[in-house]
Amino acid sequence: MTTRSRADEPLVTHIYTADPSAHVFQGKLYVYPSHDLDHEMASNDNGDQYDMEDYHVLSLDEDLAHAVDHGEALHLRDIPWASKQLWAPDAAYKDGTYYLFFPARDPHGIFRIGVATGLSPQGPFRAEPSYIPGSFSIDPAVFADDDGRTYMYFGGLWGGQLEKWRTGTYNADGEGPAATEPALGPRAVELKGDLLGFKETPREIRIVDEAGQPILAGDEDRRYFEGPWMHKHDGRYYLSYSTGTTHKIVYAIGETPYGPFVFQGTILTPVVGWTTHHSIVRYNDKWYLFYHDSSLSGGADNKRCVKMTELRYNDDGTIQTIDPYPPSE
Ligand code: FUB
Repeated sequence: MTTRSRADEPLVTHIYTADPSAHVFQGKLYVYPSHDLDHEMASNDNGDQYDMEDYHVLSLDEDLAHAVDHGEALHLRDIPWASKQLWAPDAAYKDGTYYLFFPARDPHGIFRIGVATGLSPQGPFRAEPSYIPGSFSIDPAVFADDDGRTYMYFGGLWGGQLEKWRTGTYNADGEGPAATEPALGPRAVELKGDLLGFKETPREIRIVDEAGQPILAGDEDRRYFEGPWMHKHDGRYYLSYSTGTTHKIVYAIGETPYGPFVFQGTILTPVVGWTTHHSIVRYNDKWYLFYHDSSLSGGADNKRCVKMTELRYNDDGTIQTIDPYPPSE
């Protein structure tokens, strides 16, 4: 067990963790992170430095000061279709089964999204024999709506390969839109009742400005890059995500799970390290932001640590911007 004496300390320090997806299961806060390995890899825009091989599940005591690592919940060697790079996962619960959703490269080097199931929120999880048919790219975020429907949001640029799927099939030479064209959006798809497959063809999500105009690919302070998350607050749908090259977590609000989503502003200003990735969860009547930075490793982009902090709304439903390193008083 790791004990935090200050709110801005990493949840655990004995391993590197990233990409936290937080959920409340059985009244307890669980965190599903990536597990960064302590190795040296060449760093490039393809993300080869993020060469992770397994998942660990964390949980927090009610006081949120004590975190437990429940150990290895799933390993690459036990995923029949995956060749490497277990990137940002998410989890869900339905009808007595816990689901771990995760991206990995298939034997052809193409990112796909897989699912594994278990009987406990902490795992272990058993992977399905193949990836989810019709899945591609990275960073699955699974959202259970209050009408019983479950959706997956996913997609990431660059190493996440979203540019290569613009025609609906994989094009190894595919490139993103010009700076003056609408940016690529994340994908949203309703899951089947057993959560093991897609019920429909994934749809591209539209993110627009206040005038209803699409956010453009050159608008790197606002355009979608990777790491989507969906939560519902006061009946509205909040899509939040990383802007990648400008290192922010930002959000947009929609009236349906498919949007369109109107851009609002910044949730989290840049952290130490290139990537930024988050989740938002309600626990004991407060809202929390889970995120990561590279402070534990002194700034190594591929050795990150998961942190959390309270997230607050204004009366109009907008979210107060969080500075991960506020000046001390
Ligand atoms: O952890 C590997 C990748 O880095 C994730 O999939 C992205 O969201 C970024 O955090």
